[in-house]
Amino acid sequence: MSSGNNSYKKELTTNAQVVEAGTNDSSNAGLEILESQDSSNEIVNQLQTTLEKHKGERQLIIIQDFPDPDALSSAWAYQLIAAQYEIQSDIVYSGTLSHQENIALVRLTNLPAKRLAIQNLKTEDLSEYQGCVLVDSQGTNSHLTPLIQEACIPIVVVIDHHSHQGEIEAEFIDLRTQTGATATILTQYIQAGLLKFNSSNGKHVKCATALMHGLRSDTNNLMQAQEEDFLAAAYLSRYYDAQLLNAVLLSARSRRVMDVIERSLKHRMIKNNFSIAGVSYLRYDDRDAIPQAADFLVTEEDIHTAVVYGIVHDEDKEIEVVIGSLRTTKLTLDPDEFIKEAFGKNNQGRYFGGGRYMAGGFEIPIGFLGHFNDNPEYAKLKWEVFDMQIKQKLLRLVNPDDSVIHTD
Ligand SMILES: [Mn+2]
Repeated sequence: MSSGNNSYKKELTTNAQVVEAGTNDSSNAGLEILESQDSSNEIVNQLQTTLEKHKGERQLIIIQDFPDPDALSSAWAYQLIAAQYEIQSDIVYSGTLSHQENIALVRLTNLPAKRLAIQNLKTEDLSEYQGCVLVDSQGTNSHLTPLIQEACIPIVVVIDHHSHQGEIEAEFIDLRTQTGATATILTQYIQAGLLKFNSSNGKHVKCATALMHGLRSDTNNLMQAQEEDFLAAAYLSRYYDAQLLNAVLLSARSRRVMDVIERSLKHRMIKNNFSIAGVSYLRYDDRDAIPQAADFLVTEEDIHTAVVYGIVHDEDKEIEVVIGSLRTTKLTLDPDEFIKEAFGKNNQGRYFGGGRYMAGGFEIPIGFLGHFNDNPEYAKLKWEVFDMQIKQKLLRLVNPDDSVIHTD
């Protein structure tokens, strides 16, 4: 795997222009700040123009299938901003809220996100929407994206901080791969005046609290935050409710999540400072136990990167899919590059996964083999095949000299 210098290049991309935000050379630091202020004003103006153009319309805000706090809070902030322009919108996801903190966040703040199950979805349900918005996503982590395309609903706005996941077409694109959280970008829009936060407005206080949570959780409690993330957090500190945030953070892990973490500990394989663990089958609702297990494994001494994966099955819908998470503390390891290199692309040329700074994920459909089978022998055999195949793909990068698993 190569880790070229340009993988950490500062990028601020819109569909109209590519603005390079300069180097870290201290001699032009002042100039750099001015330049980045100019380009962020430019972006805010562009968004404003886009919103004005779509006044009175109805939009669908799509977030990843298993939404995280950054996606949830950013989508909410967008919804409140869009309402200023008489754009009504609905925040939707097709999977489930799985992490205990996300469930608490949505309940405690009344965050208006709705589950839109693909099986129950008819094209006419989508006909009331004139446009769709992708927040903290480029559409690759949602099963709703193909349906939107089928229904010919144009993508109006994309706001994200993940690495490029391939071509996207939209009227407005704000893709900042160096920004710690999408919540930072939305906070900057609010700070620039697209929405006037008011600390006596309960909804604003809750949204600010959600954004603070999103920002913190995507930057490892601000430890990986950049200057702009700190500035956004400082702005939010005027409005957010610290007690409410504390209540969200205190939500306890379920017993089943603890079990998955235990399995990851038991089955981890350590090689060249990587910790790799397959956790076998887990229920759809516990999917978020995978990133939590990866968060935990990466805390072990002498480990810089953890990868945890398992087969997630949904008994009702007979769906099975391999889902994995990567966490790293190694600055020179780009999770996006690593995952794309390890697993490659599907038949449609889409990568099985990707990432952002210090974290990544993948999702591999298992197609014909993907039906849950009650026979324990069969289930065990199937898991072993996937486990071995994934390990082999990962070891090719972790330990290039000895990557082939011998089966004899
Ligand atoms: Mn994010």
